[in-house]
This record gives sequence, structure tokens and C-alpha cells, in this order.
Amino acid sequence: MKVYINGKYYEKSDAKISVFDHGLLYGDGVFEGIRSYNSRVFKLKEHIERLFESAKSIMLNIPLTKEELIRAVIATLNKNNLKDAYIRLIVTRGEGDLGLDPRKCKAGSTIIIITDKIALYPEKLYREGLKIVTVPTVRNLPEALNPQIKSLNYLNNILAKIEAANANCDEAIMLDSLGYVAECTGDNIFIVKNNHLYTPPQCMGTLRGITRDAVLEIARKSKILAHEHVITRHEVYISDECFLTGTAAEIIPVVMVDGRVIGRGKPGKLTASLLKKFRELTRKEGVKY
Ligand code: PXG
Repeated sequence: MKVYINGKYYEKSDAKISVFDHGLLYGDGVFEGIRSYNSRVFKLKEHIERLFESAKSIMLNIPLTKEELIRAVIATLNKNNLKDAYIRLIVTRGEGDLGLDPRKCKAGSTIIIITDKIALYPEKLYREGLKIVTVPTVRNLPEALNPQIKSLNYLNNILAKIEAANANCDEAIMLDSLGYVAECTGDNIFIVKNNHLYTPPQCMGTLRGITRDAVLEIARKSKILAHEHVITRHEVYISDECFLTGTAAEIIPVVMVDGRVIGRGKPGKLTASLLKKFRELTRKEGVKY
């Protein structure tokens, strides 16, 4: 494995940054999780755009231009010789002192890690569906730490993940401050009711996921009516189908929520058809390397 750090490549065991980096000390930085399929990087431009938007919001200067960063990702992929890869792009605030003032950090670190795969959920769960639970930890308020910022500070999501594990469930539904369904710990959520798709709007504590957008695009092209609309837990319980979307998870069915069986307790037909179309898209679209 070759890891890119600030323009140089290192073996995994030598890929290190300072303990004074504010990415470590304060979670001060931004990241993206990206995937490539059959030597094509899926939605690379969209991920780079979102990284720059996250950085702008926290006033973090990314040392490379968008084009340079795209070239660095492609070069790192070529060095690692993988057709199907998971790409973790990280930009930290950089090395500072033990105070949180970011003005003390001279330059951010740009890191690109490539691995052969990321197994967020075991394969069995794609066939059988996830059992998920609503957790007490509320998703970060947009007014405090906007979930649109994909920052290195993921404690909000980690706490929810711990709560789901404590309840012996595979994943957590996080609610927004009003009690509406926001998203899961690393995935967006969709429900199906009477062949219509529903997913929470991005304004309420929901990351505008790139997989979510791809599913909405597939739905539009397939003439499936899709709505970005607030969702209550009740609507999830009485849905015909439920699934989660994310770069790592792709599209994964949900068969139980808070002890309620969803639909017939098996992955739904529309979910399966969307997954098939999504997999077709990932194989034909994307930046070649
Ligand atoms: N919500 C949250 C909170 C996320 O972190 C998504 C939704 C889905 O967004 P995309 O753009 O991926 O469709 C995410 C994505 C990881 C990991 O290592 C997390 C994500 C993506 C890839 C890897 O846990 N989060």
C-alpha cells in the first residue's frame, strides 16, 4: 500500500503525521470517502466539490487546487494498482500547538489512503437486510456543527453507532432536534411507500450524500416518484421498504426498525432494482485511470 502525504508516497508503516496536527488534537479537518469500480472513480468531481465546500465552511485552506487534487487521487490510485478501491481523502488543519487556535497551524496536510475494500456491513446483511434502531443521540444541529461539513469530528455519529451496538442492532437512525428522521451514522435513509421514494431533505441535519443523489437521479430516469420530505419514525415503521445509501454501503436493505418488521421482513423489490441500476451506473460512469 502506498499512502500519499503532501505530495510524497509512503509505505503504510511509514505513513505518519505529527501528533501536533490539529486533525488529531481537535478533529479539525475534512474528509471524503470515495470508491472506484473497474478502474473508474465514481463521482470524483462531486466528492472533490464537497470536500472544498466543507473546507470553505470551516475556513480551511486546501493546499492544492481541485484539478491538482484530482490528479493526486488518480496518481495514488495508479501507484496502488487496484481496479476496485476505496479512497480516503483527508485534509487536516496541520501542525499547530496545544491551543485550538487554527491560526497557529501553518499548513494543512493532504492525505490519500487507498485500500482494496471497505466492508461497512458483512455480505450476509445485503441478502437478509439490516436491523436498525433509533438512538438517543440527536444528529448535530445545523446551527451548531452542520452535518453538511464532512469534518474529521465524527463523535456525534460514533456515539450513535455505540448506542446501536448496545442495542444489538446493525445501524442507528439519528433524529434531528425536532424528532424527525435525519440519517444513519454513515448513510442516508430512504423509505418506499406505495412505490414512491422518500428521503429527508438536506436542510435538517442530513448530509447531502452523493449516493443519495445518485439514487434520486436513477429514480428520476426510471420514472419513480421521489420526494425529499421530512420523515417521522411512524412513516418508517409503516413503510413498504427501507434502505440506506452511502459510498461504503452502496444500497443496503433494512428489514427491522425499533422492533417493527418492515414490509414482509425481507429486502424489497424496489430496493433490489435500485441496487442493480446503481451497480450498472458505477461500472459505466466515472473518471478512468
Ligand atoms: N451520512 C453521513 C453522516 C455520512 O458520513 C453519508 C451519509 C453518505 O454519503 P455518501 O456521499 O457517501 O453517499 C455519509 C458518508 C466511513 C465512511 O469510513 C463514511 C462515509 C462514507 C464512506 C466511508 O465510515 N460517510
